[in-house]
Amino acid sequence: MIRILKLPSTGTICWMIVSLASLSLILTPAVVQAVAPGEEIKAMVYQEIDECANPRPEWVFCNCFEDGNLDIWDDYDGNPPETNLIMEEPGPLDLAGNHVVRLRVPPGRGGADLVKVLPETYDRLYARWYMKWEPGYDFGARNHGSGLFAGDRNLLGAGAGYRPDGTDKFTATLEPRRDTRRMNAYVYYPGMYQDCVDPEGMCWGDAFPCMIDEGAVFCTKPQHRETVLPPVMQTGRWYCIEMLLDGGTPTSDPGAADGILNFWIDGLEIGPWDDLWFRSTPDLKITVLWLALFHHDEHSVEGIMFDNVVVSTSRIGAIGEDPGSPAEPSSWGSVKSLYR
Ligand SMILES: [Ca+2]
Repeated sequence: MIRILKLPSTGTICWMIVSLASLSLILTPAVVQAVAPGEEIKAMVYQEIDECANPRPEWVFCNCFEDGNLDIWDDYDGNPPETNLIMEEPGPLDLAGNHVVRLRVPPGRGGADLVKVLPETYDRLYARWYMKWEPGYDFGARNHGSGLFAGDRNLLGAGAGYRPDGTDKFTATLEPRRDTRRMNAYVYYPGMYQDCVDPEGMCWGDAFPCMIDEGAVFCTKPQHRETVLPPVMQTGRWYCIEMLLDGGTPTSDPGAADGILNFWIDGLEIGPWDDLWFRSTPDLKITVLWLALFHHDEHSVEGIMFDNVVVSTSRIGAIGEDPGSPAEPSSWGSVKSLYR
C-alpha cells in the first residue's frame, strides 16, 4: 500500500514522504525523475503538486500561483493585492504550502480579474481552472465570471448590450445564476437572440444552457436548453471547471454556423452546443483567458479563489487526468484520494 503524507512545500520544490510497505522514501524531483517503470504513481503525485512544472505539449498557458507573483499575467491594473491576493491555501488537492489567488471586488459596482493575452491566437481552445467561492460569498449578487475571449484585448469587458458583428469579438464566461446558483455560460456573439429587445437594437448575452424559461420568450431554440442540469454551486469547496470555445467556420450565414461551446463541472459535461454563429472572418480568433469576478452592484466582501489554471488546444481534464488516454481513467476525486 502506498501512503502519502502531506508536508509543506517551498516555492515549486515539493517534498513528500512515501511509505511503501515498511520502506520510507523521501522523494526529491531528481529521485522522481529516476523512478522505475511500475512506480509511475510517485511521478504522477509529484507532478500534481505543481502541474505547470511539467506541462503537456499541447498546453499553451499554465499557472499554479507558486511563483510568488502575478507577472505572467497581462493586466493593465497591475493586479494589486487588495483585489488580487496570492495567499497560502490548501487548494484543490488539500496540500499544505499550496498557493492560490483570491479575487475580491471592492464595495459597489466593479470587478477584479486576471487577464492573460495568450501567446498566439486560436480558432479553438480549452481552458480549465479550479475555483472556490469563499464562505460568506453571496450568490444572490448579480455577477459575471471567467472564460475565453476572441478579439482585440482592448474590447475585453466593453460593449455590454451590443451585438458583436462577426469581425470584432466573441466571448463566453461561466457564472452561477443568482436565482438557482447553477452555472451557465454567458455568451456575446453575432448570433445572440435570447435577450434582444429588437434584433437591430440592444442585445444582451445568451445563456447556455438556456434555463431562463421553458421556451416561451428567451429559450426559443430547444437545442440550447439544458439536457444536463448544472449542479447547484456551493461556497467553501473547490470545483474543477473546464470550457471549450471553438469559433467554427467563418460565415456570413447564421444558418451555416458551426461554432462550439461546451463546459464541464467536476467532469460533468453540460453541453455541447454546436450551431453557434461566432464569426464571419477567419481573422477573428481567441486571444485572451479572462479570470474575473464582476459585480453589478452591492455584494459580499468575500470573493473567489483560483488555482491550477491551464489553457490548451486539447481537453485538459482534472489534475493528473489525461482525457486523451481512456486506458487510464482517473477522476479528480481519485487523484485527490491519493493524498489522504
Ligand atoms: Ca497552487
